[in-house]
Amino acid sequence: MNDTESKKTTEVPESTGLSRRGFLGTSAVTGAVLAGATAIGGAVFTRETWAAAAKDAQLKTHVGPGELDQYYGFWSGGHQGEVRIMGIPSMRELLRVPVFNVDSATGWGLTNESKRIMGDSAHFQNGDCHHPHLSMTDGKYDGKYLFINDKANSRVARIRLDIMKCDKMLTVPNVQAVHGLRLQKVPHTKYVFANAEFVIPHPNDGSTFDLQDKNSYTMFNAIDAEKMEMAFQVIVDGNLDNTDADYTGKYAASTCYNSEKAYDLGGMMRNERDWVVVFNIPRIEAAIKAGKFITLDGSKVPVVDGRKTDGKDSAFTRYIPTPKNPHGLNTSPDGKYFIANGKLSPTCTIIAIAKLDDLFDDKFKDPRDVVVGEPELGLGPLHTTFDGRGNAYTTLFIDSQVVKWNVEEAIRAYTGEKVNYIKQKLDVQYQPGHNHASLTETSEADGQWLMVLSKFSKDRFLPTGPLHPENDQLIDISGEEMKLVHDGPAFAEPHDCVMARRDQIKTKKIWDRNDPFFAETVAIAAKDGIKLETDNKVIRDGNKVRVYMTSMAPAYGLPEFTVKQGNEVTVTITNIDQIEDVTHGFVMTNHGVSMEISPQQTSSITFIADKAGLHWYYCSWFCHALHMEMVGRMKVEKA
Ligand code: CUK
Ligand code: CUA
Ligand code: CA
Repeated sequence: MNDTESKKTTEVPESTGLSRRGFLGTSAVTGAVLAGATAIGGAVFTRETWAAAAKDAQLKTHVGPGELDQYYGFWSGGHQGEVRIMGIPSMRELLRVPVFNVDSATGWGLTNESKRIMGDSAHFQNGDCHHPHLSMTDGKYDGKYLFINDKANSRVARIRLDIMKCDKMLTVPNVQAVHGLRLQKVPHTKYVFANAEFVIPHPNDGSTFDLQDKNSYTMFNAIDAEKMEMAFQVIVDGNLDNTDADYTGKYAASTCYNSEKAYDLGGMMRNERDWVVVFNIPRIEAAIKAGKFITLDGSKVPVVDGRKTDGKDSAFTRYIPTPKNPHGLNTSPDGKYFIANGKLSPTCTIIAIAKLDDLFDDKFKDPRDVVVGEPELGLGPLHTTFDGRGNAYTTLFIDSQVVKWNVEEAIRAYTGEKVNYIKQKLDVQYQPGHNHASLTETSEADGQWLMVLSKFSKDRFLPTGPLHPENDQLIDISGEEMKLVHDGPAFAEPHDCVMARRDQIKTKKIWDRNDPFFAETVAIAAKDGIKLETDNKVIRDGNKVRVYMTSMAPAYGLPEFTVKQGNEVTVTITNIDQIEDVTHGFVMTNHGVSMEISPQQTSSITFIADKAGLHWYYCSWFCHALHMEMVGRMKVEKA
């Protein structure tokens, strides 16, 4: 895609500047007495204000039937456990990629292929993902992978962007609750950095619950992105929340909100300052190469100690005091700053990355000497994102606002200069967590769109009972002023999202027969002497029965097969259709069996044929005019 193409296709007239909260705040009473005013969910609107806001939003975000969006959006599905693919700016949901959940449409968590990928954690049916991030080369998206954390079961997963399927999953050993996750940006994504949030005793054998003990700690984790194996772990003081990496490949930084190592609210809020901990990656790598590491509790992962000893820093880390219970940690796209978001402090703390070499060489008296700005922004700053034009956008959870501010001006203000670094405050609906500007975490931040993921939707949508959707709001930041253009209800709970230009993602239209995704299934078939693309055959192996068949619209290769009651049955289906979008399914009724078989894919699923009788199987993805007729029968003979 060239430059002109990537620009927004629609020119938009000046917005009315209408904000619902502003309207309510100033005009609710006058609004109510206006002729034709309507009350919805307690809010009052006139026909005119509705129409103006709707028209503006439509023009900015409208992508007509058959037209394609400019950006891919990748959304965390929160504690729903999946990743969602969106089109931006239309906010159309394109696809869902099951990861830590069980999905009956694709058979994720049910098929043998998905269970192999989930590995030792395949028995978990839940996850809690927060941070989806795309792999990079030279600080730009390279279209290879998306990585995502699972806080609930301490895992990290990888999605292959060419097929939009999870292909690797790893449980991080000896930690609890993998939360903050970011990727090395430069020279390429060699490491996935993952923060384990909770302090636990080591060994965690039930002998102590004392968090103050020196053997109670949490760890910063680096995962080899290509192999999806643990690379190293770093023991830290306090706990770990969010993280990000720099544009030299040398440093990663994480926020800590529980420097107190407390177990209750009062305790975790005791200190006026917690900190940002900075990790020196080359020093950690050198120590591990030299064999200067330990291992823990039966795992083989190299561990180095990044804690202070008697107030003295380790070689690997520096702790920069930061007010108060800081949350988000964001690297500016010019590579100059780490920005920590103060949460319980109305400030963001700007750390100059260029000063970190000197900090590690102990050239400063005070680690705070690397702080070059601490702008006051508003109540509850959680996350900051950037437009590539020197401006930052910070969510204010308590104020229910996004504040746009200028980074260099905030730095000048810190030196005492009188400068108003705050450019605009925009009401959002309501209580925003993450925000994310297009390409913001790459060197190509393009300042087009800003997503604000609001935690509460309250009155913004038709009521849905006690459980409300979240509200993902799309804001146009291409001009001087932020303009809200779209509300998008979202289900539990996209903490975070990323956007990539559409030319940065290249997907396959049909599967490659040699794809590693189902290679093990192909190998098992080969041992049975089966050629998957042509053979329709039942292999009996004691109590195990392996049923091989093809599928081609609108028929399975086997219209029926027979097994004995109690047999463990594995059905392996190869979709020999070559036509894009002709996906078949396989459902064995009353057996909890369902899976997707897309063109040229092989999928397999194993179940116990525990009920004697006749059992229909059918195709679950609409594939043909005779899709309903795409069926077969399993005969189960009495044992
Ligand atoms: S966290 Cu949820 S709003 Cu898990 Cu990135 Cu900040
Ligand atoms: Cu095959 Cu529907
Ligand atoms: Ca604290």
